[in-house]
Amino acid sequence: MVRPEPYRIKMVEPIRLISREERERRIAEAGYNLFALRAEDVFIDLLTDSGTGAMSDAQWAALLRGDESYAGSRSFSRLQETVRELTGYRYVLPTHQGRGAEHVLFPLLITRPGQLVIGNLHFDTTRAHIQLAGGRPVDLVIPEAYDTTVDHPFKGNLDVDRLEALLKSTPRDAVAFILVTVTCNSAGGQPVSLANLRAVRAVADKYGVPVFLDAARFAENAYFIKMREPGYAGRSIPSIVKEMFSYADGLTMSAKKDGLVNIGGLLALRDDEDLFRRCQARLVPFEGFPTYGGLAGRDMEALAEGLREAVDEDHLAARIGQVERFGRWLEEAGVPVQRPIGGHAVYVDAKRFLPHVPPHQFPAQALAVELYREAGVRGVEVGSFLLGRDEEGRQQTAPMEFLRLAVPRRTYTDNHLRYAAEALERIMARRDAIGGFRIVYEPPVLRHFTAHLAPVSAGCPQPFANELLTED
Ligand code: P70
Repeated sequence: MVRPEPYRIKMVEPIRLISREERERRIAEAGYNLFALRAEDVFIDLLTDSGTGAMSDAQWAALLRGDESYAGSRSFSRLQETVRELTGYRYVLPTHQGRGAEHVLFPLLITRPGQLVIGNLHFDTTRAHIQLAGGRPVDLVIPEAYDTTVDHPFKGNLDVDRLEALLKSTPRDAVAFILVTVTCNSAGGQPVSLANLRAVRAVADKYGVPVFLDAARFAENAYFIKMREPGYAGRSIPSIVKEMFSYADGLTMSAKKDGLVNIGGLLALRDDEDLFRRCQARLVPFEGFPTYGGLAGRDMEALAEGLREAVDEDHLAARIGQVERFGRWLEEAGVPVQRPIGGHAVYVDAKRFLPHVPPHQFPAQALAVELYREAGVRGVEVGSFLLGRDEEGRQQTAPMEFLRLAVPRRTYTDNHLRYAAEALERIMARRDAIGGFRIVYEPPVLRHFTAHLAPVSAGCPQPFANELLTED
């Protein structure tokens, strides 16, 4: 039986498909980097689910109730109360977005250069903030995550045996903390089970290591637990959410995802008053006074409402159901995707889609460019292009080459996604003719946002800044 969305649409924003010739010109002008496109030249934007969702009428109304007092804002109190209720954590600090929370917290936990931050799979900005704070990110997701053809209900799980082996063989002061990302973005929006979080907590306690959650998509994770984890079908989403957070000492959150707002972030701690004071001391110079921390009062008000809507089961069923249908249409068209379909996006396996394009010619980027050319649809590469270089400047090879098609919340209809799926089906039929790319300009950190590329077949017009790109 069809389960319709639990909302109707009150406002629309026109979108427009420019001609194929224009698209060809625009993407070449953008240096084949989809981040450099003007958004108005994009028809359907699946670049990210971050800050791109539609707010509800209740959230728009909340904006008008925002208390813009510099200190002691009523909107902060409301946000604090909501976060306390959802997480069971005592200390709540608003930040301008997720990376703001990372920037405040990580340098306080990474106290010596080279300390490890162990996670399932860290996402790009998180990885960058660990490194900027002097730490070393370590990914210990279960091996099933790396095989897109294998079905596993919790592909975001951290490999607890390897975690224990690592902690056993490493001096305690060489490890800063554990950070579990729920859902696990880099693995394909894959959930982490409660059993896994519980096991991580037990091992962490044995070795005295703190545990944090990177909680950008905490509500989607909870929905998967309810659907898939034995014993949880009858439990409410808020009670699952609370149990998830009970296994950690604190969270960083980009509220632009499950928080259902266009900007915002959170740092919250269960009960460590000393760490809270030190976070507060960093929050003030970098983000803002503790009762706004980089957000307007209206933003906090909208976020408080968004967090309540995020844990509504009907919302989650519609949201995850839509992403699931999108994935199914792609699979039916023969497009190889990460299985099972994740919570916020479908991840096309570009290694299998373009097996003739080697990793260092960025097959997922080639596919992203081709999808824009074909249909004006914008996705994003999550592979070697995004991963970047190692400390010696060598191009690293990502374990997976994904074209991520992220679905903004409550924003596109099924027809928009069907159109994107049909475009990929057409590209599939002529995939042998699609070639790779190389980089002609790149900045040193988080290069994928601003790098320029050129098709490999077109030769290299400028002196190459990156001879190191060749694979051997
Ligand atoms: C995304 C965006 C952000 C993110 C995240 C997790 C698990 C922290 C953050 C940082 C980033 C992005 C990627 C490609 C295109 C556009 C944007 N993820 N933790 O889409 O949060 O952005 O608020 O500082 O996924 O996955 P913030």
